[in-house]
Amino acid sequence: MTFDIFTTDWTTARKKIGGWQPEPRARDMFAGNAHRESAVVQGVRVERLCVRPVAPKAKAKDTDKLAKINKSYAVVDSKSSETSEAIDWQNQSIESLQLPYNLTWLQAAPGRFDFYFDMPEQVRCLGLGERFSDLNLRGNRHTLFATDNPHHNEHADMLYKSIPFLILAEGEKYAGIFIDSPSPQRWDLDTELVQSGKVELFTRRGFYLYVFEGATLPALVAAFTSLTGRAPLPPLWSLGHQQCRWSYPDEDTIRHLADQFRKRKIPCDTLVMDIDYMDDYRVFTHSKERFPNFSSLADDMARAHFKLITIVDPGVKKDEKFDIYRQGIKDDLFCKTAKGEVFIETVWPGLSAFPDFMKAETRDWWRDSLNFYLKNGIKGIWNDMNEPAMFNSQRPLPDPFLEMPDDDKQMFLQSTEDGAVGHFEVRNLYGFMMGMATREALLKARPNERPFVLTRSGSTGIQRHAAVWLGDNTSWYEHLQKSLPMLLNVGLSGVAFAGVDIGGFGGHTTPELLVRWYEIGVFYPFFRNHCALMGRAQEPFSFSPAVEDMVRSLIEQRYRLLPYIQGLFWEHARSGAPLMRPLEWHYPGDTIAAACDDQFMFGADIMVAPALRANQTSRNVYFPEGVWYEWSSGRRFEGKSTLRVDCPLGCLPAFVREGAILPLADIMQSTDEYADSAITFQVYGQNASGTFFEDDGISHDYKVGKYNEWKLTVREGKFEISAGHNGLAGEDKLHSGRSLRKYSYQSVNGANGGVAVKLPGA
Ligand code: MIG
Repeated sequence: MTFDIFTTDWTTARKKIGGWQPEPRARDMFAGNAHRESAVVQGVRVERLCVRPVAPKAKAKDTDKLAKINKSYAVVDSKSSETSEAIDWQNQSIESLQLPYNLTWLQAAPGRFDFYFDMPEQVRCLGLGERFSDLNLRGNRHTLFATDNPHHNEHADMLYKSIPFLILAEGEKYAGIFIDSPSPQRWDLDTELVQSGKVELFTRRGFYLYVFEGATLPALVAAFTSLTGRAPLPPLWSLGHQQCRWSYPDEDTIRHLADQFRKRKIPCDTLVMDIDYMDDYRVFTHSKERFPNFSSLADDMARAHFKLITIVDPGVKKDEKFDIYRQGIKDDLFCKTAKGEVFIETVWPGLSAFPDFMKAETRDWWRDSLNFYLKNGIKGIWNDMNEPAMFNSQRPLPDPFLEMPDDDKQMFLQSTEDGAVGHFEVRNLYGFMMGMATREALLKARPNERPFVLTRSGSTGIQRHAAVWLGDNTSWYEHLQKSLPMLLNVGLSGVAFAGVDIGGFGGHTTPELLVRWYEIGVFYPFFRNHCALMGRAQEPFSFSPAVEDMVRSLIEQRYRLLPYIQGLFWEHARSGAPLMRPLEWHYPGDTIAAACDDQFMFGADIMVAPALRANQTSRNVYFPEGVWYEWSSGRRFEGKSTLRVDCPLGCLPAFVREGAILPLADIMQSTDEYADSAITFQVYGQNASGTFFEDDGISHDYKVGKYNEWKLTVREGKFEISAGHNGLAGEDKLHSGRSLRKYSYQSVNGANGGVAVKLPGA
């Protein structure tokens, strides 16, 4: 129950201050169908329960209005998916069902299901999507209901994304619970310290429950993402540096910015345009005063090797003279109240209508309208405010929220394939469906280019449609620190292509904080500097030359790491593995590693142990088993030890595992230079191995085998290269007819500096 000193009615409040009583379990009122299947997915046994309550006795006029929602939007249809395997679900008897941790469920009210499970003391909790939390989520309550909440602090509960996949970690075993329903859920992970977990699922419909038996962490995530999908390879340019600000007000500023990056030799691939490029915040328009040459801007920028991304919010300005609004009204594409009126609320454009993305016609219309950007050369689309956020309904759920209200009492209705449903039941899908339409727009307009979509809201499986960022953080060291556990849990929930605003969005960054943020940001899969209107500028050249030098050098290292990063995305596409991983991913059973969330693994070979406080000059670093080399100095550390390590400002806080071979590119100003960059295989140790993935970085051709995967080995100091996959042989596509790439290797200690490598068959 919220306790707000400004509005609390003290008489009621006093009544609430009683001793703690165990809450009795509700009586099960379920009547309906429950069906059980099981399968082995990526080697992990999974139980699936399909639960459908009998439709409440609908009033005669409502019979065709009440949709059941049989469809899962989260789980991919294995028949139509490129990434997931066909899964063989076997019918099982429901009577003999016994789930791990004694998981049980019941229907507590017509609009609520409760789930209970045991949480022995030693169990840790991971995953659950985007949570403002340490890595271990235990001891807190987690409400999953898409909310524009810019206050990221310990009270933050509802945030932008909703991914109801919880990992229960115990020793080397990782079990999973996935409640597949877009409806709001409240997960209580033993807040009362009674060793039990509870979930309330607020729905008048049914749900699918998936329970994954204990497995290794990589196997569990592989199984979960086999069901819910993986991100296909992103365009290479989207992995470079992205520069954003709310907002660059006019095209002169954009051109000036591009100039600055190139003159100062700070690598950058993308400039991002926030809401002020529009004409009075009308979506699919541009300001004629401030962006008079909108149609040639992207071309000019392309000549300077920049891509442009524009923000696109869902709210459509209520304006009879605005063709998009008129079309939406005419074709019945907006969300409508139970009374049949178009729902109107305030967002940036003023009074606005909200597209009903649950409807296929709306998605088609949106997809086609997005051509406005694509025909003007815009390369990527950034979806914001898609919870959907509304200025006067920040927290639309009734409080207290004990069960899902009837459909017609839920703000407005949305139209699914199965009929109308109350908005709250499907609100968590709003950003997901918008992302789906947006991705389709890019694919349709540019069939042979990998799309780039960025979204703030999203739900299970969003990685199939878009990259994500974690919304409005602040320029605080606390938020720098929190970005580690938050992104780790997002990654374990299937969403690998993620990042937070580098430098912090709200507040004013300091030069030192910005540098520290870039030291970690180099390893965010999504690498973008962004800040709010009210904050001080934080482009890399907004501070002293000393700061600029440090930031430049960090961004340069991001570009050097691109071949390794591409390899990690390739790994994600095939196994669901995130790029940022908790230490325990690679060091299972190591209890110190499991307790550590101020360090992380970036792939199997790099460990990041950053400075997270102001004026920090050194920190304790835990080195798991093995031998480690400091990225910047080559200094050697023996593993299974915690050591005090210096963290000078501006140095990449990374350590490489002995036995690794990292493929590195040369420094470049943008990924347009990537295909010509020499590749150095940096060898760590006398016996080492690695891989190097290369393709054209832009098309879908890798899906039909047009890529190379080189296997690199060093045995007793002798370097060998062989083709794991050689799909570009005889093609010059990679190099667009230009000079052929040079390959060489060198050892970390400087021996064998730059020995040229001849590729097999070259
Ligand atoms: O109400 O478009 O999270 O990245 O710069 C604020 C302006 C709306 C919130 C996003 C932020 C973006 C800002 N938006």
